[in-house]
Amino acid sequence: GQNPKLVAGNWKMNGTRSFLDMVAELRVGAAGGIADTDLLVCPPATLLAAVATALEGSSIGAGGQDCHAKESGAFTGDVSAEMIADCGATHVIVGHSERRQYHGEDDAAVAAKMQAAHRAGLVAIACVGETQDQREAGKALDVVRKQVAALLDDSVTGANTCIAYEPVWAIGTGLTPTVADVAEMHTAIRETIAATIGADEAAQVRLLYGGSVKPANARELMAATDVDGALVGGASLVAADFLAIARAC
Ligand code: G2H
Repeated sequence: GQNPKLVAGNWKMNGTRSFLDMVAELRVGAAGGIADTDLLVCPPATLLAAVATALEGSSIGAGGQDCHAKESGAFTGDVSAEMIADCGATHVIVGHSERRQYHGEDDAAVAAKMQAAHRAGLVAIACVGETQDQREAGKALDVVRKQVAALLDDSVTGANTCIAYEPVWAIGTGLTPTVADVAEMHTAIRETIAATIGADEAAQVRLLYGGSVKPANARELMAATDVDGALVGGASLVAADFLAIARAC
């Protein structure tokens, strides 16, 4: 792609203050220079401010894992996009399949969160992906095109939005789609985006692949057509693995 790649670590519900040692390791590792690759760490909300502070002045950014669609109010336990930005974060993941599955978030809810992220000046990393049943039924492309289309409006730009394609059956399972399947899906996603915001702007939207990205498979996945980076779960919890994935771009 024409954009520098983005490798984003999604810690999910992992990490206490002891993880700040790992962040320090990442900082040292990235200082060596990882050409043409942007790095981002998305810790749980409890650690976001500490991680963002620990990464200040480094080439690594910090992001949230989810945000509420509203700016503030009576929503016990929730965190707004403004709060995430206030922590020093630059990005927020929205619509991860675990949010869709365990918190009942549908396409409309994810779209509202994406708009909230944009209002707060954050880059949204919006996640899409088919289930195993949908892939086996030959519906993967249609399902994902529909999920992407539901997120788009004319506020979406290459600078404020990334789309992460995460086939649900590849998440945390060690299974990955073939490189050809990833390329086919990413090209379909870019065409879907282009239909709303035009081809030039769509070319700037970074399309991340997520689902069991490891040091051993990163090189071939990152070389696939229309793949502009990775959203990494399990392997982002080990500094050496996360850095190895970044170097494989
Ligand atoms: C997919 C991914 C990160 P993992 O959810 O978002 O996790 O790399 O553990 O499959």
